[in-house]
Amino acid sequence: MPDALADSSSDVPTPDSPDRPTWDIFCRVIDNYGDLGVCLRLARDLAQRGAQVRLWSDDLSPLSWMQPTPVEGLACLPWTDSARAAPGDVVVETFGCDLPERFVAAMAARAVKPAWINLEYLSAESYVERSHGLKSPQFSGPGAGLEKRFFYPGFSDRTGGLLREPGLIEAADAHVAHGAAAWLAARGWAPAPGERVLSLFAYPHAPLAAFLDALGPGWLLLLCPGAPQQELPPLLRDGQRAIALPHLSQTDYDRLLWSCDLNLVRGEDSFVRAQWAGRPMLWQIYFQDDGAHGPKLEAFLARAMTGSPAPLRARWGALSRAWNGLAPWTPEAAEALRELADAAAHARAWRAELAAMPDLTARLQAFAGLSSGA
Ligand code: TRH
Repeated sequence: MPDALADSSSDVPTPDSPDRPTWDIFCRVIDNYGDLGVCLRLARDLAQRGAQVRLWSDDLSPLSWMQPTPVEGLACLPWTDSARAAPGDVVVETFGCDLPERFVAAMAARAVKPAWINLEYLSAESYVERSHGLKSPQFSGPGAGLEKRFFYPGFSDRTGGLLREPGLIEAADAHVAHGAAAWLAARGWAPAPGERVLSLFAYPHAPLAAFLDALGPGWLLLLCPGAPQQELPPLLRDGQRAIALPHLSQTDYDRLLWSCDLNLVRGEDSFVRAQWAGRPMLWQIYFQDDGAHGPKLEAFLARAMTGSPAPLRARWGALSRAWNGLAPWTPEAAEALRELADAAAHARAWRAELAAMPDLTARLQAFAGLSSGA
């Protein structure tokens, strides 16, 4: 773990510049990497916009590959050390992670109360617009007198938007213009002439055999860390090959997405980043025992595919449901994988629509009562 990112020394860094707003972001790692991935992305974006940020997490270990180099203005710290810290101007409780009581008490004792914001999971479902901005005044407990407010990321102007750091789309386009193939080749991941390339980041229950049948020949599959690195290679069909990738930094993972003809992503953060890549994207949604993932997937498809040609909408819907085990594999689902030109055009149009809206960090700064840029 780089020292600058995971400083577990006895001195908890305290805000040192009165001109720079200070943010505390709390993250509990439930499973996988998404919770920390989203928090890191937000923390880094805030720091790069001039804030001083402390990211408190109960598991900092994935940062060794997600963010191997220090970021000016960002300290990544063990959750337990927050007990000794003076709260900053804005406190972000991510995904209902329950702040440490001592920290909440210190927030309540602060002369100017911090803005207390609960950052929720991303969804395109309609409850998001209804719930975004709701308040929860605290009448008892260590935070009595404080008010917690709910911030919902989303895909419309009436939500908290999506994380998109300044210059992201331009960086993606420049990467493509200056040779995504060369970037892949430098890492030993170049497609052969005539071969197309996809990245695959998936949960263990992904229907890999059916996917490979539907995909057909002429593909190089770049397999991100996870169960498919072991499970997929024995299933490869004629004309398909695969390479297992190491864990990449978030920045290099973005470059990977920008370099591929198709990206299979999962969870929340890789799902958003694939949309910013402006390439066809297949989402494996986080499975929930109560089936809540089904309506969540449908809400996203309805939102993202509105305005796309009806045949594309039908094909891509069939493919998405099949990949998520929500419908059988059909010829239509397979056709979606073989006819990527329409999907590529739509991915660029969808990206442009999203990029026309203010990004999440700017909206969060305004929500916290700070002007964006602060
Ligand atoms: O890992 P995920 O499945 O994460 C989550 C969690 O399961 C979480 O509990 C759940 O609520 C949420 O999904 C919906 O997928 P996600 O969100 O894409 O997070 C992966 C992170 O890892 C993301 O920030 C990208 C990053 N990453 C890299 O930095 N390098 C890599 O090589 C890869 C494959 C991913």
